Amino acid sequence: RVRERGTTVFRPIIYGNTAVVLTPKERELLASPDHTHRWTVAVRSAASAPDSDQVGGADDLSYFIKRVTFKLHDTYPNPSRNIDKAPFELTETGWGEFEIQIRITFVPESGEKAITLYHHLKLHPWTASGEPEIPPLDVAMKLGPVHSWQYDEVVFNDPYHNFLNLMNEH
Ligand code: SLL
Repeated sequence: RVRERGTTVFRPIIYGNTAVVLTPKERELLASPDHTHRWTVAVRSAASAPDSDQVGGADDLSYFIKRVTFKLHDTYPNPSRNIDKAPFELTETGWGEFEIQIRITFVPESGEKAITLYHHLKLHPWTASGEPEIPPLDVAMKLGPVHSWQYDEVVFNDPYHNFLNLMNEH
C-alpha cells in the first residue's frame, strides 16, 4: 500500500438537523406523548442536487463513508445509532435540545481513522436577536421547520494510492 505523499483530497459535507413541531394528532399516536418535535440529523454531501429541495445534496457518500454513528442523549433508548448505508441520517422524536456526537468511519481501503463532529440539535426557532427563546408550540408550528447545518470539509492527507483512485472516480 503506497501513500501519495504531498497529495490532499477532500470532500465538502454538511451536517446538522431539521426539526418540525408535531401536530396534536401525531403526539397522541406516539408512545411518548411528552415528545413535541420530529427531527432528522444527517451527514450529507454539500454538493448541490438540483432535483432535491432538502438541505444539502442527495449525493451518496458511501463510496468513502462506511458508517455514521449518531450518539444521542442518554434519555434515548440505545443512544448510539449506527447508520451503515446512505442516506446517513436518523429521524427521531423528542422534547429537548442536546449535543449529538457524530462519528464518521471511513471505508477500510482508506486506512483513515474515524473522525468525530459535534452538533447541537436545534428544535426551537432562531430569533432575530440570537437570544434563545422557546415560543409556544402553536407559534413554533406556524414558523415552520427549523434548520441548523454546518459546512465542513473531510480532508485526507497523503492518501493511499488506491483510495485516491477511488475518490477520483466520484
Ligand atoms: C434538556 N439537557 O434538559 C437537555 C436534555 C434531552 C432530550 C434534553 C428524548 C427523551 C425520551 C428527548 O427529547 N431528550 O425519549 O424520553 O433540555
